[in-house]
Amino acid sequence: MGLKVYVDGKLVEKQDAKISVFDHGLLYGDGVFEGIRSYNGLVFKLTEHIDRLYESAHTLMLKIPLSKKQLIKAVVDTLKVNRLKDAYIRLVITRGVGDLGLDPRKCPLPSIIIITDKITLYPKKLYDEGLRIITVPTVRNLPEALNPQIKSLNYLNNIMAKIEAINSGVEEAIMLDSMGFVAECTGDNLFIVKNRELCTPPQYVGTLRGITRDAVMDLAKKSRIAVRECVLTRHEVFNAEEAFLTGTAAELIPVVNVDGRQIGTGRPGKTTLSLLQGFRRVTRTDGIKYKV
Ligand code: PXG
Repeated sequence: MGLKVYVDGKLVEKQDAKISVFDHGLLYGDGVFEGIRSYNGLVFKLTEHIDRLYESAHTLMLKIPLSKKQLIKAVVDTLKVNRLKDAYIRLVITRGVGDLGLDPRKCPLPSIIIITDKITLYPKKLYDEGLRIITVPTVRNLPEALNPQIKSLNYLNNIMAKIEAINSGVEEAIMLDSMGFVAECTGDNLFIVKNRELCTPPQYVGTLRGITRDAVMDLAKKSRIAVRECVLTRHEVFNAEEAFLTGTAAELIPVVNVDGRQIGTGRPGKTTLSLLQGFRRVTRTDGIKYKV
């Protein structure tokens, strides 16, 4: 039996999981998504992801045709049918089928897609040794244009930045805001450690309020590490003692070099490694439980 994908209430084989070429999700990037993970039969922060999905949809005036409770059940059912204890879950809501015009009123029914699959992580070597990253020319979307808090299907801003990183031979990119302040990476939030304090950029510079970011801030507070949201320039990042990225896919990954400048000792720092350990512990003990 192959992988099953949830499409509009039905669980279909992977090769049959298709949507119309008239779907505005395809034609205009008109839709929203979430990337979620489960660890050992526990979906991590599912309620938080569902809440963020409904908020993204609300701003786009996209009515998700299921209640939050029904959607949570659909996610869990999809994991169960695929017998996945450790999974990456991609929830996608599209505007649905319409005509060849922008007008969303022509799309009567949004589509719901739930893909559950295995996750491909960065190689273990990068967690042990840390990432080298660069700052790229493409700036993060302005909050007054397409607000980065909306996890929309239009991720071209971040894809451009990712291409710029890849063209320079690195895996991730720091995106700045239009003033030159550090916002975040293409699919991850950025943290630095300086003087035993954890700093991460606030939302108003165009940073997504990442759910992993929030979880790591909670962990730090519990470990009595001071946490602050602070506007950062590249200079502060270059001169940090430690740096790391957080995201659902990457979890928590050390950064040891930014734009050719070594960060701290050039090895993953003590605070980073202790937070990574703490994060691995909570992901294996917290979450919405399901049986496969
Ligand atoms: N910033 C951006 C721009 C993101 O898209 C994060 C930060 C981290 O947020 P969470 O809530 O996951 O801690 C994201 C995460 C992927 C992938 O497969 C991840 C995201 C989007 C697209 C792909 O790595 N979002």
